[in-house]
Amino acid sequence: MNWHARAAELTIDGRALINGERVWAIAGLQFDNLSPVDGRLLGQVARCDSLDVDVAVLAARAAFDDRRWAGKSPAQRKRVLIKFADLVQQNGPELALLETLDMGKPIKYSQSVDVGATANCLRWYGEAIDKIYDEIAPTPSDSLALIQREPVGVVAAIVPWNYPMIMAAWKIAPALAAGNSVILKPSEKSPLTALRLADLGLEAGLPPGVLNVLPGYGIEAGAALALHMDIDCIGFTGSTRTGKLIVQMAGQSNLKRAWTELGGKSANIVCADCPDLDKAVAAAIGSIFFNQGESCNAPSRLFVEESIKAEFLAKAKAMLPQFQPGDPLDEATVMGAIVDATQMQTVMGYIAKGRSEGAQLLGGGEAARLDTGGYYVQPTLFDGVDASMTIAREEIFGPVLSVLGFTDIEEAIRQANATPYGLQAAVWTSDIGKAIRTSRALRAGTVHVNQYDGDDITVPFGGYKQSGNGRDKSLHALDKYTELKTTWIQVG
Ligand code: TXE
Repeated sequence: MNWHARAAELTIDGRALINGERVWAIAGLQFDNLSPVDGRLLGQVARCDSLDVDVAVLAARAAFDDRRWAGKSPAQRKRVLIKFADLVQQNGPELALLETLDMGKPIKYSQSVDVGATANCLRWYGEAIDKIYDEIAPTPSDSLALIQREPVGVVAAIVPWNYPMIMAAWKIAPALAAGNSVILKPSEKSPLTALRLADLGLEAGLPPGVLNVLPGYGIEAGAALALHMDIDCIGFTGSTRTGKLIVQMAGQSNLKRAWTELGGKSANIVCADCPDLDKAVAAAIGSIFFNQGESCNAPSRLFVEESIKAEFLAKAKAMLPQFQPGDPLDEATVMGAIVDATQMQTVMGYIAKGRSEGAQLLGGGEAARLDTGGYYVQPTLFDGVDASMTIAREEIFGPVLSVLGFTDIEEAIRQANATPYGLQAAVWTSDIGKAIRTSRALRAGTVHVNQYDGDDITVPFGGYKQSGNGRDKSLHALDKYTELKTTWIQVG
């Protein structure tokens, strides 16, 4: 497909979606939506603020209270969500193109990963929701106690820019399946696919007011949602810094349930008895450079046992040319653009810190494709990283891998856990006992053994410590968007 030709024909509708209608922000403000692919202006987007939040909450509350969605049977909600998933698939090329233009990821992955995972998530929660039973408690026989799940009410979902569609789907699919009304706020850096998704949701049969989308800035629309007195629950994915604010705002307003999926600094531990060194190298390199390194679960700290480190690094270095950034609209490209100028400066700042604090640059380290007007960074590999260095401690969220050596697995585990984050980790070893002991000792929501790409909608995703609370994906995500209601009935 000629994606450049398609991009030239694309029309962008940056209006919010409230109560089933596309509308501009009440205050009339807009913001420029720029593409990191080449710096081009894609269009204007509604800059929603607290006024629009108030209107969207009224619409979402009315939709919830009259039970136009919550009152439908689970089987009816299932049909709408499955149709929604089908429409995402049918409109896949347009959604993929919007995602790539908006945040810079390669079109190859926007199509195969982002569109596919979004449709799958909607379909999976649709299919699940009419197969879940409630409970009867084992009380004495003179009474009956029903334990039932009810939708929590109005849910706000605030999502980031690294996987805009997938992050939106991880929140809205379980929330809608459970019968809630939702207000989705995409990142100001990547608002386009969330808006198109909501159009498709309406087309699939979601009643007006059940799924609303408010594009806007975090400190305006985002904070107004977090502080609102009539929102029952907030699901957030983003930085740990903003996650702390979200929890504070939830506490200072109506104590809405606040669920957070935050940053990471995941440790990937490769032992000398690793069963397949080539596979370990390919996973370490492929996973850190996938999505330009802009993944919360990227294995950004690589611990390699000293006796195999030289061989490992030689193989790793040989892979770097495969990940040179290219045109995101070229189907052969595997690494695209960094989301915007600010994020590129942040990444380049970390690379400069790595150099100045004494890490050894083995490859990359420069910006790339500057003539395009877009934002690109070479795949960057640092050896000789010390646990005290900034690049070993802070989330970079870019294509930068920090390599640390170890001789003692206990020390590697100690360092792997010496971080405020706890999202993911991995260990590579042929010794099953060591694998299990290490995975038990690693304080992370997910631990991989002899792989790093395990990923499925059926498994929970989320973190320990300052990587957040609650879990996205799997049936566990429904816990976030439901209340447990107990009904005691006197039997006599
Ligand atoms: O994230 P923010 P940013 C990390 C990553 C990245 C850094 C900054 O390290 O370099 O964060 O990215 C909304 N009240 N991650 O600034 O600010 C915002 O509009 C309410 C990791 O883009 O956390 C957007 O919709 N909402 C991460 C969302 O929060 C607010 C993904 C995320 O933006 C707000 C993204 C406020 N005061 C960044 N301020 C991951 N774990 O996947 C911002 N927002």
